[in-house]
Amino acid sequence: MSSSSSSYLRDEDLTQETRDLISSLPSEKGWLVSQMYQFQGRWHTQALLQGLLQCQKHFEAKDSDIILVTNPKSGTTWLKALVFSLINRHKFPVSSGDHPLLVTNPHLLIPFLEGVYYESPNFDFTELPSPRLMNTHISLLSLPESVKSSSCKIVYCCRNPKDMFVSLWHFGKKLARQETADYPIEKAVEAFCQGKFIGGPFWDHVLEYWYASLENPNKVLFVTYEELKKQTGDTIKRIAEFLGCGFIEEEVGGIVKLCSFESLSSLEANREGGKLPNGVETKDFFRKGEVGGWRDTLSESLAEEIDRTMEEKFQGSRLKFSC
Ligand code: PAP
Repeated sequence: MSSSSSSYLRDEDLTQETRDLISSLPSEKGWLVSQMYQFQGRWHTQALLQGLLQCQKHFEAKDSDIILVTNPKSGTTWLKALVFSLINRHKFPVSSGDHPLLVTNPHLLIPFLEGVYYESPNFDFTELPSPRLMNTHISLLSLPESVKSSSCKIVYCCRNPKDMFVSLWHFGKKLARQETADYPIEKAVEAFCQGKFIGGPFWDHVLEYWYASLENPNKVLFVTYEELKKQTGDTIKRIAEFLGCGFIEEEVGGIVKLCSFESLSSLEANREGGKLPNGVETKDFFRKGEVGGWRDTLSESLAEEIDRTMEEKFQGSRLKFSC
């Protein structure tokens, strides 16, 4: 049994149906989890695979839904805070002293689809206030049918792969100290580049949503962590316009400030002691919050390995990261 601190890395609540399916899937010994499974082209933990299957089976999207999609460690927490503040700006003015984000971690305000379907299968999504705001790491191909066929909106946030990898590397070490302790980073980078990495292949996930955003700009908006860092206000305005939020000029500054790394990471709710139902400590979603922070973890040769793979995979797509 795993000694990890997240229920998403354990296999205690698997149904017989999941166990049966898993037994027929390609599997690999992975970093972070002892075994990961390939389903619809991606590598999953057992728990989140069960969540995905339940989500595919039961989730009914509504036209007014907003779904935030990311690869892990690509800006999920930040995007959740920003879009929550944006769509609730009348209900919870950002300048008021009792905004929910001041006392609650963003992950506790916005449900993570496959996580909720795993840990609380009886959660009633119809009870969420409209417009419903949810997030997921599910790939475009694996989204529940109703998400694809309804007019719900998808905001996709991508992060440069070196920072994303490094962020996940450090997060994983906190989640599963023992399992990750002796795992060489060279091996993890190799697996990441080959796509045989938890949640991977990173490239396919990004490219699917990138092309969807080009083909169907009213359905999918593609933003990057780097754009958010450089031009937070302008990127929020793009998101607001995409979601049909109307004129938000005078609220932008307050939203940027409330959701900044400095602001959120200093709050009691995101410091020592706060925990999500899956066991993860809320403070672990805030580390450095920088662009290019990979330099203190990756050697030049490992960085080059990721860059080479990125160039090869993103060739012809016009997607580029210069950090
Ligand atoms: P998740 O996918 O597991 O929910 P996610 O929020 O995407 O995680 O990733 C956490 C990263 O976002 C951390 O990056 P780092 O490890 O490179 O530091 C975290 O610091 C960063 N982060 C969290 N909140 C913010 C924020 N408000 N502004 C900027 N970066 C943030």
